Amino acid sequence: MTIAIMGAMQEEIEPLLEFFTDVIIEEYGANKYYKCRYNSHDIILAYSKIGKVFASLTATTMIEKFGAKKLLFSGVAGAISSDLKIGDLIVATKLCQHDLDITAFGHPSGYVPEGSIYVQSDSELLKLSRDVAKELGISLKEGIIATGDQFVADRKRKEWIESRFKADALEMEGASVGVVCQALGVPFFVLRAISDSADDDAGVDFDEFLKTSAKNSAEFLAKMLEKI
Ligand code: 4EZ
Repeated sequence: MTIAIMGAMQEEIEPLLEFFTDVIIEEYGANKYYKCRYNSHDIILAYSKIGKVFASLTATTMIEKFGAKKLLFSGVAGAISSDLKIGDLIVATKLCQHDLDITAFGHPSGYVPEGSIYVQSDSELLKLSRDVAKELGISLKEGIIATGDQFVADRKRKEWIESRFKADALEMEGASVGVVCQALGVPFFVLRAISDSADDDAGVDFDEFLKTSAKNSAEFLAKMLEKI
């Protein structure tokens, strides 16, 4: 089976690239795709670049061109929930787009006709993450992740996203990857480690904790991969 692993930034997939051997690079759609074998699976690995558009392009490419049958996302996120601290892991049960807005026509935030406010991640991959967390004795939070094309560094915006979507963390790619995977019938999973709290200090915290948090997430994902 071909398994896709993606992140948005180089720092998010670097620890995973180091984990694999005999990696071949293929360029497509102005991006690099890293191919290798692992435990009798074909792996396709890439970072999309930041934001929903690049993430959708990469997810689609991994599925349609490289034949991915499952997609795992690893990266960092801003915390909304106060029980998430820097470095903590969160796995999305479902995701939404906090910046999708046709409320002028009476539709709810995050909704467009023929779409849905939330996209659900795969229950088997969720179960696998629970099992791995238990085995490693790591606490893994499950919750709602809100995605939008904004780096949120503002308490008001963060509180609005929390109240509107009941979101526990936020980032800039997850829901768009989910929408692509759902439409194309590919089970997906989004794992994030907290790099900041989406408040006034978010920019500084992000720069300080990007690498270590990205590594936390990547290492957990690698453990999951052993069991797929
Ligand atoms: C987007 N990613 C941030 C990319 C920032 C700067 C050069 C995750 C993320 C995030 N997204 C971490 N903290 C966030 C926040 N506070 N708001 C949005 O997926 C690139």
